[in-house]
Amino acid sequence: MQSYTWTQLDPQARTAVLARAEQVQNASLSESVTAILRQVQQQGDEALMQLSERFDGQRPEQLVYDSDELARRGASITDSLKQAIDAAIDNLDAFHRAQQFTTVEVETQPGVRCELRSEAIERVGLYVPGGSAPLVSSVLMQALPARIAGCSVRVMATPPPVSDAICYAAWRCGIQQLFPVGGAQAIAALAYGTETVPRVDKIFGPGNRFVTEAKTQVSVGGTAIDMPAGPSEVLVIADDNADPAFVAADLLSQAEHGEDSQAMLVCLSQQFANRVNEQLQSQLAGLSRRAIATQALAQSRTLICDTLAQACEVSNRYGPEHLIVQTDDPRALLPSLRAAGSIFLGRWSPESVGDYASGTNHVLPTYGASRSASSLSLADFCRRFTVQQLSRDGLLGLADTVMTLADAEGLDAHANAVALRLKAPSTARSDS
Ligand code: HSO
Ligand code: ZN
Repeated sequence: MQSYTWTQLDPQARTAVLARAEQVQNASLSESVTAILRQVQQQGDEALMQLSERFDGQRPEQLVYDSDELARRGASITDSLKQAIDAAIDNLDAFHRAQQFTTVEVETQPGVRCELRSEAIERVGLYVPGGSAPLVSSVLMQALPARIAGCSVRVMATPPPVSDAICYAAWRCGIQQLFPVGGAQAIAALAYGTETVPRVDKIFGPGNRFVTEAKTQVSVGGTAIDMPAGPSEVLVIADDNADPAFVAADLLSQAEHGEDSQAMLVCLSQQFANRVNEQLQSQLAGLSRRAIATQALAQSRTLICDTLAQACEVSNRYGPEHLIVQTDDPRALLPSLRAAGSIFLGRWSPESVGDYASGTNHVLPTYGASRSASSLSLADFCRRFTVQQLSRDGLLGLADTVMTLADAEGLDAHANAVALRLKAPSTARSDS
């Protein structure tokens, strides 16, 4: 990886070394996605058949697998894979169950009771990408919080062919229907509904450029989406005592995701950077996806800082999806770390554990969005709403304030809705 000394870079160069690969905004991509959305909206299932034939090379034999079918298909995977999926489910379940919202209830002044409550979004659609590495873990990360939140309709779409492991995971996590359909057409089906696919309220999940564009377009039309997913990224902060082999392994586990993945190393000396580079070379040789990882490393960088405080500043500026801290006292840096989707502290916490099985969610904001967006959690499958109830005395106590503000805005009917009630006779039953 190419290395740069942070203090020797001018402001422009600093921006350049922290830049992501440019995301091409392609007008023809957007137009073709619009056409796909329209076709599905107009022709429903038949459009899904035709588009699958066009993009995946064959008409699906069936458009939906129900839960029994998922169980049947999933049964054929090995016992050790079943056990690994089950163990990951246990940890994810424990961590996400603990995120249940507790109702906020405050009497803001006597007789004025305000509540903030949370309720599951009713219908959710989960997308799991196919491609060169179908991600069984992405089923768990979405389907478990949806079930724990209590979403009553939980359906999934994923491109064919659907692996038996995906079917097992979907069945174990309570997916009710799986549609073997991918791409923009899958997003369209979830957003508009077809004869077979139910229309959902919110669509989740990562995907390629077509899927991301389709999610963006349907969100303008009123279907909620989780977040736009960009290429995956990691930033590692390491001091000179870190193990260069561990650091290199973590960078490579990110780089193997795709040619557009980015792996950044922020360390304190050129000597350490050199040792990591040696490790990268030797570990790369043994990877089945070394061609992909090599390409990703070509756009990855090492930044050498004077101090750990400066390293934190650089990391905050980049806002990585994953941040790994391999220093003598990693937790000491936590208060200085501002923008990261998920943080992995210390030498025994590789990103892989969070990707699969520690319990945290691996759906995270990318492309610097971690400055303001959050890691996927139970809250994303819920909507919050408020409730208020006033007693007669409560309304009396608040009347002046409300009527004065209504007058100031020139909204008589608002003031009147209070004034009328003040004049109404009090009845014991309705006063409290
Ligand atoms: N690192 C990916 C998630 C993943 N890794 C799935 C392996 N499987 C994005 O957070
Ligand atoms: Zn990963």
